[in-house]
Amino acid sequence: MKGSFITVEGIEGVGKTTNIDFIHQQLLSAGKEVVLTREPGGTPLGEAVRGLLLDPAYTGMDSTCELQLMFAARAEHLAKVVWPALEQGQWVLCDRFTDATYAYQGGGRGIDSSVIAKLETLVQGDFRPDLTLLLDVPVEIGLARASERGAMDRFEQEKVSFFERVRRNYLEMAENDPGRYRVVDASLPLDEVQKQIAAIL
Ligand code: Z5A
Repeated sequence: MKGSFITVEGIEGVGKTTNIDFIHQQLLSAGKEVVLTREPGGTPLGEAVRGLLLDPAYTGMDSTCELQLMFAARAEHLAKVVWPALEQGQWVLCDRFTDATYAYQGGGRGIDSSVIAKLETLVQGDFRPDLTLLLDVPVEIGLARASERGAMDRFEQEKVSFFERVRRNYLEMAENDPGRYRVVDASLPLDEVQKQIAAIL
């Protein structure tokens, strides 16, 4: 593909939304044509699936149902948004991607990574991000930042231990694939975080 695919990952409240705007601006300033998108979501169908996934009305959703909804939304997103943009030479900046599935449905919910890998192959083949920025903070900082925003979605209602497992899983993935991952210390003041991101970009 002609364009580059950049994903941003991290636990709840780590500052993805805040920093994605900054990354977007950096890429635009460098003259890149950028598609900014997110998962789950990014298409009308994907956003509808996101509504189901985040709705606290479905607390207790079966984990394999959750897993398949993530990949269903992803299949549509890749086919309708991500791959066409990359083919045209645009850069795609995505708030979460399949690493979130390994971290949340794998690390968090306990689904075996070999099961996730099978769905990954079915939906993506060998397609992977060119660069993944993992924004990392201790769980208590992420949850404290997120709690300032009011109503909590279905994931935000999980216990601290769930987010500890998610964070550990992310850090393990980053350690195992240093070529693709860059870990950013997102516990620092925002201007320090953005200095790290700018240096990586
Ligand atoms: N999910 C999944 O399970 N499996 C999958 O495959 C995928 C996703 C793709 C929705 O994701 C849920 O989907 C997610 C995982 C699951 N649930 N959880 N948890 P999401 O990305 O849309 O939602 P989120 O993780 O809940 O993101 P968020 O809550 O919007 O957090 P954020 O974007 O990382 O943080 P933020 O809104 O930019 O910042 C939070 C606050 O902190 C805000 O007030 C900022 O001003 C402040 N902030 C940010 N940076 C700083 C610094 N450096 N210092 C001080 N304050 C800061």
